Amino acid sequence: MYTMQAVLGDITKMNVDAIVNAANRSLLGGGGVDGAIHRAAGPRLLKECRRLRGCNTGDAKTTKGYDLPAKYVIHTVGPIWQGGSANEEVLLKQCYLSCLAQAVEKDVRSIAFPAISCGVYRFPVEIAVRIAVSTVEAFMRRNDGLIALKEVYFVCFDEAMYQKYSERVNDK
Ligand code: AR6
Repeated sequence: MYTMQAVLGDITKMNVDAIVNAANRSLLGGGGVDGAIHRAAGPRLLKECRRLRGCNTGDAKTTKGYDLPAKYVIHTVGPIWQGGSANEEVLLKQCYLSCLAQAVEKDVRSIAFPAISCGVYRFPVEIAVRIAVSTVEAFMRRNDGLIALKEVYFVCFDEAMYQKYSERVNDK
C-alpha cells in the first residue's frame, strides 16, 4: 500500500527522504522553489550541483539534502510552456517518471513534489496537475509492493494550487 496526498506549505520544510526541485538546465539555482531549496540546503548544495554539469529537460539528477530535513534533493527540469505544441506535456510527464526512477534507485520511502513548471515556466496549472497526479498514481499502482517508496506528497505553495490538487488526489 501507498499514500498520495496534497499538502499546503513550503517544500523545504518537508520531513521526507527526498524533495524534488523544479530547476533549470544549468542546475545552478534560480528563483521560485529552486531558490528556496538552495537557501535552505546551504552552499554545499550548489557545490555538488556544479559537478553535475546540468540536466536536460525531462531528466532528473540527485544530490544530498545538506541542511534540509530531506536526505536527498532530486533536481528535475520542467518544460517551459510555449503554447502546447512543443512536446511540453510529454516532457512534464517525463520529469515525474525520471524523479520516480531516481527515488527508486536511492531506495527512498517518501517523496515530495512541487508543481513542476507551474511558476516561472508558465505551464497551465489544470493540465500540469492532471499530468502530475495521473503519472505518479499509475507508477505507484504498477509498482505497489515492489519498491521502498510508500508516501508521495504534492506540496502546494498557495491555496489555489492546493484546491486543484485536492480535487484529483484521493488519499488511499
Ligand atoms: N515550496 C513549494 N512550492 C513552491 C515553493 C516552496 N518553497 N516556492 C515556490 N513554489 P517555479 P518552474 C511553487 O517558478 O515553473 C526557477 O528560477 C510555485 O508557487 O519555482 O518549474 C528555476 O531555476 C509554483 O507553483 O518553477 C527555473 O529557472 C511551483 O513551485 C524556473 O524557475 C513551481 O514554480 C523553473 O520554473
